[in-house]
Amino acid sequence: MFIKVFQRRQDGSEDFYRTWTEYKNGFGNLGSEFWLGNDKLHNLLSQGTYEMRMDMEDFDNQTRYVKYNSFNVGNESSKYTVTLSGFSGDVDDCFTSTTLNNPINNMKFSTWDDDNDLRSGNCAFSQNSGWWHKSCSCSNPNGLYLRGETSLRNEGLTYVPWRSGLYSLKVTQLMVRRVN
Ligand SMILES: [Ca+2]
Repeated sequence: MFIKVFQRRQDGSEDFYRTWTEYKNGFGNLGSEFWLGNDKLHNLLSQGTYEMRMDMEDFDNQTRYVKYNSFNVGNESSKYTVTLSGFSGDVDDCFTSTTLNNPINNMKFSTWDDDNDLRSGNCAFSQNSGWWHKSCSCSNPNGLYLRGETSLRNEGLTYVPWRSGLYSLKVTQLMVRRVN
């Protein structure tokens, strides 16, 4: 089965506080930490129907995952608007939930220098990440690599319904697989 990883965090070796252009083109090292790039992601997803999965690990070696049967990212003129549906997983749904705050579904991508979120402030700036911020985010896998418990609420690699906004995960990996 064809699997393409488009984001990985594992050791804090890469800086993810980046500009619109850097998120557009991608950055980092494919062998360790990276963002594939929003243009590449859009172009790939345009070729068929893709599912998306995010794997997570904390510093106690616990793991969780979320998976979506359908995942799409628009082009740059849409500000890379993301749509996804069909949740399954072993932790609450951060990305399409109608009960948790700040799912990403139908959000535009934001960076500190291109704020497209729904907050009067700048979520990419306050949460140190390029991401599909709403106001701001339930999960922040491109945030600061803060290594576990932190007082910097929602600034680390958070997954709020699992380890709260005061815990920065050890590993995140986002990937897609073509299903049609
Ligand atoms: Ca804003």
